[in-house]
Amino acid sequence: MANERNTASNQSIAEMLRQIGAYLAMQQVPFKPRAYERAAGTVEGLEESIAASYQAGGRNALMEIPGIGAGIAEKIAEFLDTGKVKEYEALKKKIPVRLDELARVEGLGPKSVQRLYKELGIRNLKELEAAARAGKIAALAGFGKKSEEKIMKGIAFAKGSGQRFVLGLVMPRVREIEAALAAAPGVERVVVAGSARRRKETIGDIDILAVSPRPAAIMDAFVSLPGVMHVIAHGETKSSIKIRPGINVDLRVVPKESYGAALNYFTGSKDHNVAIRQIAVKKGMKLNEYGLFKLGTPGKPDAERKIAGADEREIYRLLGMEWPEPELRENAGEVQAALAHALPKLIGYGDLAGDLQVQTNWTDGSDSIETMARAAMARGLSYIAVTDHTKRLAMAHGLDAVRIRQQWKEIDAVNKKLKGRFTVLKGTECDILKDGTLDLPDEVLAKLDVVGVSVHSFFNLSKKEQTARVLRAMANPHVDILFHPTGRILNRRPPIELDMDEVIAAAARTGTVLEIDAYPDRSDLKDEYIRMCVAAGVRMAIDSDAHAPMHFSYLEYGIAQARRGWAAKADIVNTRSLEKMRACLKK
Ligand code: DGT
Ligand code: CA
Ligand code: CA
Ligand code: ZN
Repeated sequence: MANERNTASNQSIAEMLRQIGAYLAMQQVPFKPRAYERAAGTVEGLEESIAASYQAGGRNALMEIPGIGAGIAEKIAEFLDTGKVKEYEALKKKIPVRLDELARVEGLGPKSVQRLYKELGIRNLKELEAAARAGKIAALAGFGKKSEEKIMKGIAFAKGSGQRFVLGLVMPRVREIEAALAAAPGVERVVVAGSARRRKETIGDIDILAVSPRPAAIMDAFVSLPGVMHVIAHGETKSSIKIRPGINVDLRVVPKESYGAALNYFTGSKDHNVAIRQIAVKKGMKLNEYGLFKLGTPGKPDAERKIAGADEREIYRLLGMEWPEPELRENAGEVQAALAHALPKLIGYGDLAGDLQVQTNWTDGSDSIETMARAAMARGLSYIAVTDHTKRLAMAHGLDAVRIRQQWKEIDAVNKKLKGRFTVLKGTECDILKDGTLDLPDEVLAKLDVVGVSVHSFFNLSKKEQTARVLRAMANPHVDILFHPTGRILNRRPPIELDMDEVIAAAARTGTVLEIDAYPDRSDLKDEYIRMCVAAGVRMAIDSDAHAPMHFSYLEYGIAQARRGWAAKADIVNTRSLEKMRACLKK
């Protein structure tokens, strides 16, 4: 198994770091847990394989990754060399809890996990639920009835999630697999279908199609990919594996002549497929994964014949439809629009000019303003807004009125240096306080280029209170953008209760931009709300919410989400040049 260890995926390294961080947090070690957590996020977002960098450049190569110092590099090297980390194994022995399960419960931090283990012997979700039901948690000093209720709510949520994978976190892995398969002997085409091609925010499994005159060779390459945990089936034209981090992958080899039909079928969605099959039937045709067929006339000798199959676009054309982008294929009106040749022109993957939510090392980001600016520039952007947290977020060392003014000096200096090539805007991610007032005074907000506001506390207010709170913040004439509007974290935290009809109406009324936060496990706004914004003429911004330079790669997933919400380039303010974008903000 040495081979497998040496090629451990970034995802499994990130998991390992996150676990160590959580264990250290349980031990109340200061600072270190955050460093591990941050390093995990960085590793997850990396496009290049860490195992490969390590093989090529050893520990030094690891330490070149921003946010990874000598200590963490040491752990990664040990993991890659031996498949284990001794310190982690020792920590696990001391507190043998299922952190992966318990950490999914909202409101249950590592310190609580440790106390619950020490005092009640709770090791996993099942035991946690039993204890909560028996009222044992409420009885613990420092917990009480309220936290017990919150934990019960969190358990229900954690049980219903976790089986689906966040798109942006697995896509780098999907692309690795795609590239490895494309390199197998004789392969003509490899393509990802299913929900990953539709860019759904979470995916259940990965569906891959290939064309090859030598199917056995690609199947062999497939079942021996690095990181395979289990081969579920190994056939001539279909194989299935489970691969780290526990996701199933199906590979089908299809004949060239039916590649387009198979791609169409396995892209789905199922509801879209059903709808277009009905259209085929109405036209005297038949559509399946092998092709589009013209049916024979009953009672006449003309037989059924295949009229398309190799090319997906040809199938739609013969059905009298425009070709719908995969992101639209949810049977949510796109079939009718395609028949009417009235599909929306979607924002393109290269259409962003800037990024309006970026964190730096002034708060909980890993890098300086200049480093973040240069990284954004390298991605082809021409401006960013630096939006560090405000003081209520003490954990992130949020900025107050004094420190934010100090930050402006550094921004001015960076702008001077990058003059004519790039612009750093002065911004904030200002906390919305419980009553809808803001964490920075108006006279500071008035001096900023971009004021973003977010809910980071009191997630449990009633829908009425929560909506009123957010609406009050949006009504502030200095507030430009509502960041990650619903506050959800996929697989971890449900959205806050907000009346989105009211929020969108308020955005239209006040000229507040709503954000599509592209950070993969946020993906907030979700597609359905984006579509409501498009219909209401409310403008949106696609932001990375970057905390490290590599997080700018997340913008792609925000664009995907926008496309799933039928958004055009003009619906997104930061597709515009700096001056035109600024004209979209409140003045
Ligand atoms: P997922 O994996 O849950 O995120 O979602 P999908 O859409 O990737 O679904 P999956 O992997 O079960 O199947 C891949 C595609 O295959 C699906 O999008 C459409 C097609 N498909 C699967 N089962 C059926 C079916 O019973 N009828 C039709 N018409 N298509 C199907
Ligand atoms: Ca799938
Ligand atoms: Ca599948
Ligand atoms: Zn935030």
